[in-house]
Amino acid sequence: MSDYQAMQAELTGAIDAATDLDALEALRVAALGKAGSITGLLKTLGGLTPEERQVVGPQIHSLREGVTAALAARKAALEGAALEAKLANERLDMTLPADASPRGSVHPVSQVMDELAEIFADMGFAVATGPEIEDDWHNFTALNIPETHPARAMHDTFYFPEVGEGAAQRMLLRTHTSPVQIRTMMEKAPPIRIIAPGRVYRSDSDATHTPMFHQVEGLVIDRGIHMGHLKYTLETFLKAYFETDDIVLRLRPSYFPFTEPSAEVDVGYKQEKGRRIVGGNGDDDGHAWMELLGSGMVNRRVIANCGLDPDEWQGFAFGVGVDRLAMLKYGMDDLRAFFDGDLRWLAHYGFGALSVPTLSGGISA
Ligand code: 2NL
Repeated sequence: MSDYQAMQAELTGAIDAATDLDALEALRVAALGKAGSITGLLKTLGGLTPEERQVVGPQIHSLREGVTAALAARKAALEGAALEAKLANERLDMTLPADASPRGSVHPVSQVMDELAEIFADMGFAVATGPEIEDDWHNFTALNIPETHPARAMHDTFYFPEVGEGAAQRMLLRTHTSPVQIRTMMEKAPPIRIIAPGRVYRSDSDATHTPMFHQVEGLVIDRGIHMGHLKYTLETFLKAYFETDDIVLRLRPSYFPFTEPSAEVDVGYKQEKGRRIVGGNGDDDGHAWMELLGSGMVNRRVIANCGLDPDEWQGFAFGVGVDRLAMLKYGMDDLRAFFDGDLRWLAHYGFGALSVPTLSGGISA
């Protein structure tokens, strides 16, 4: 055995006996580092005659390759063993039963939308939905809100960039769910009884306004509909929703381009422990009125815009903020918290996924 072979056997033995990566690295430095033994041998090649170099050179290179290969093999073995140890240590038995229940809950907005669907279903209303990205005609023009009408500015609309020359229509994020009702009137023959709940968008943001919020609108189209039907429907809805028969409404004349006449609907409430409790006559002692809904008889121009004869078909419509309804019933005080996704807030205000609202079992059960 040559000196080089003896040296390789000795180094390889030490490498194979290394018990951890640090010891292995020390051996590598001692053999192949700047001042290493093999590096030293390689440096001597320069001082040899070409003949000597032809004999000794391949032996030293073979030594270096053998040691390099032994280092790599041992490194792989040590790393593999380390991984195995880690995996054995961190093993999870996925078949074990859960030790905590799932934390998900139903968001108050979803809960209230379910309650609304339940209440209005009992009065014969179907739930209608439609696109959140709308065109100018369905969101404004059909509703008797012409191009120059201040109501368009009032609604702080999010418009999409105009595409192409003479594009058919400017697209926008719907500012109310009215376009859903416009689409229903155009597609289905009356009588119509629908609610349209969903997300709406306005470029408005402060403590009481978020750029996206939730609205529910209601629409009835039939023969001989009048304001009495409107007031009865809203009264029945609010009694069921607030789970009390002590609901007093006050209809105040107002203006919306899409209804004529229009009425703002106030509800009596009293202040208790820092929050508003809906109920009672707003004119009674300790009570006050708060504005809750907008409503009116559907403007005959809107009925005509949808291809119906306003002399034959009349209707009423109303709109109310779902987030506002949720806050009033369940006592939240900051609208912005609705959209933070804070698990602690949801754990406090959220609803169990299995407690579905029903009129017989309780709307807020
Ligand atoms: C408000 C006002 C309202 C309507 C929405 C409506 C829809 C059609 C035709 C006529 Cl398709 N009207 N919707 C009517 C009156 C008021 O909402 O202040 N909402 C919070």
